[in-house]
Amino acid sequence: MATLYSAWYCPFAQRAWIGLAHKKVSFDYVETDPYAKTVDWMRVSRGTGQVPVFQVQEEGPDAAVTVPDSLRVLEYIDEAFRGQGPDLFPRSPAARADTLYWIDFPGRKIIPYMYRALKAPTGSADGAAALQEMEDGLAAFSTAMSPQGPFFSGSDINAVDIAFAPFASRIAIILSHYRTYSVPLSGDVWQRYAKWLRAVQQSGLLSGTEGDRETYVERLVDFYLPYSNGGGQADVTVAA
Ligand SMILES: N[C@@H](CCC(=O)N[C@@H](CS)C(=O)NCC(=O)O)C(=O)O
Repeated sequence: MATLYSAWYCPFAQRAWIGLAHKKVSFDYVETDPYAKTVDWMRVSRGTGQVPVFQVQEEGPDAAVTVPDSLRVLEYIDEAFRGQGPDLFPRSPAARADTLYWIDFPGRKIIPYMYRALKAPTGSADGAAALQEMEDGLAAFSTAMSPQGPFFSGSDINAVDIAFAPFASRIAIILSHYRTYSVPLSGDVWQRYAKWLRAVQQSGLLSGTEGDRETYVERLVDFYLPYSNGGGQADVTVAA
């Protein structure tokens, strides 16, 4: 029996959810308020207090495990459910190391600036600088994509696509709503990014974890309202 502790709005939890869906792993979804630091939650999350947490409770040696952290969940399920559904990571050590580099990349070069751009006052110098940093990160990410694609590493979705998709979705929904920002479209780099985003959207992986699209967009916009006013939870500004 497997359980995903998740929060509907959390892009990190959505990574784990998408990975599990893509690998066709069955699990119980448990909606959790990670900010309510109950004794039970702190125990389940192994002291992290953060979603996602993926837990496997099987009999037998080496079978039961609790995995906090979205990227560690992707690594774990790829190993634990190898042969079930598509691989998330390549097997060759060099290609795997490269994939690990690129799943970490948004956490260093894109995500922190995305939150900073949302929290900085509209039209402020800090907001503009954050958007520029974020765009530089997006351009580097896009430049590293396989030229043919449509996915990051070629014709198949892998962990890099899954790790970034929830954030690409929030840039499109939230930054356009609150900061009238949209990712540039002209030039090869941005055409490649648009092709990637289209392919990810058409894959159904995002929509499969969002429920009804219109309601989801509305709920997400409401959820990020405090962030757009400089508030919201501080923790999500940290790198993945
Ligand atoms: N590095 C973590 C970040 C997870 C994270 O920030 N989750 C947020 C919700 S989006 C959370 O649970 N916050 C509760 C807290 O930090 O108190 C991951 O990749 O899983």
